[in-house]
Amino acid sequence: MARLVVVSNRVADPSQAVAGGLAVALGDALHATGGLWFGWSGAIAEGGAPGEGALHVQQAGNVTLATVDLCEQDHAGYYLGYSNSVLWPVFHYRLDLARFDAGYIGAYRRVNQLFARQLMTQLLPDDIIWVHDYHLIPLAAELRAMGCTQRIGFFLHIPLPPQPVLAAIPQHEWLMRALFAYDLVGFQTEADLLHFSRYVQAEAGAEDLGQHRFRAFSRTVQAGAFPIGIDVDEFAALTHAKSAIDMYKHMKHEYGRRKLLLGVERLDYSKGLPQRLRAFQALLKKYPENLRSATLIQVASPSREDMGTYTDLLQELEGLCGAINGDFGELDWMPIRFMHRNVARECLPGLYRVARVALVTPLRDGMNLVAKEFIAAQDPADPGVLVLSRFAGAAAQLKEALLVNPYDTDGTADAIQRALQMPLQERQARHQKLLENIRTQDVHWWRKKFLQALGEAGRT
Ligand code: ADQ
Repeated sequence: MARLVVVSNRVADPSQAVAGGLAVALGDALHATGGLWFGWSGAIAEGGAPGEGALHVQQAGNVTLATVDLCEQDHAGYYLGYSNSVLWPVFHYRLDLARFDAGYIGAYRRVNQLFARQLMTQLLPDDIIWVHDYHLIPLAAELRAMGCTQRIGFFLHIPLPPQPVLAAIPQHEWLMRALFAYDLVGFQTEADLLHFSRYVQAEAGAEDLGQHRFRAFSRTVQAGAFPIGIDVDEFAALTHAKSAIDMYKHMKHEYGRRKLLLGVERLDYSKGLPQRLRAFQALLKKYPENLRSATLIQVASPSREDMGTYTDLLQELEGLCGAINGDFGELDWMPIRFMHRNVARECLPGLYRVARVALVTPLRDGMNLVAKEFIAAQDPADPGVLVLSRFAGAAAQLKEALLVNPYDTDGTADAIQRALQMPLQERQARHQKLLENIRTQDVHWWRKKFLQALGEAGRT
């Protein structure tokens, strides 16, 4: 059986305690055949030279972890720069937030070359290589240039925008051409796949060979949609473990008289947090029966704090929360509890389970796993309601959620009110369908489907 090599910007040690659904799924796959996980160590080497980075190899059971350090300059240009100031905003349709600094691309390319060079020293002839996410788009092209002939697949965790948005990136042709060095390119949704197909035909004159196979630049690539799921069983087990039950009981005790609404995400402008707070404000104005009753707990974990757009967002949110709490709050009731921190993963299911309504309202999201975790954590006999943005990849699957347009403040407020008022029978029926869906298309299904397609991708 071929060995699996996973490459991602960050690497998780699969022998450590649960680090999240994706880490679990990839860890499982790596364990099954023995494997290699390759990526950035997370360390910034002081005084290191650009394009250079020491390789660290360690064994975790039958999985080899191989990581590379980056120097300050490469971290700034590759990670903070090109990946998170160009690709992240543009792929989330936010041209207004993109910073097309001419210096970034060199570092992005340099780090991908460094990864390729170091990875080449670790590869075996029959390896199957699975590359993850926007940080590493040109990795296969760099590997091919160094003589790598192994099968290579790529999965994009974030959305792929339509052609006119993508074409705003000065290096868009180079980036999309690089995708043709892979044997399989996977997206989260059919919509992303359609954007890819339209782009390559319009901009690269690709020939459509049918079944999402495209030929351009003398290469053929197979594309596909592989919506990522969560490990439902792992999450259900977490829900019934002590930490989650303690969290549930504690919150029930503290907020027993209130109707709890919950938002959980990384603090990121793609997640639509200011729009959500305004919709909650509109709910309190339009439906005053919620005063002294509805409480929004918003947890936003710190993310990319060394970037200005993220600190601006934090300030905006703190301002909005202060204004809403100041306008509507009472001595014994604060409408919003805003926490800028992480919740321990083992406590998260308890928080999901105590909420009457989850607000998952990104302006754009590749998939959104919080929506799926919320469903998995509910009590089927008395489930909470999911209010979900139509612009999350998950909306294509989770049709029984209350789908909203997060830019429509009043419409979102109405949907929240409907969620708060929803009769038990309707909640149960919707939840049952949602649960079936995330169970059928869970993270193991996603991984198997991708790896099977990669194994079958014809190579020319
Ligand atoms: P993210 O943008 O990080 O992922 P998401 O899919 O929701 O978004 O995953 C976040 C994960 O982090 C979840 O497992 C969640 O429980 C956890 N998390 C978030 N905030 C937390 C907090 N405050 N405390 C504790 N845990 C928290 C990217 C893409 C998504 C895509 C995933 C997977 O942006 O669109 O769904 O990758 O492909």
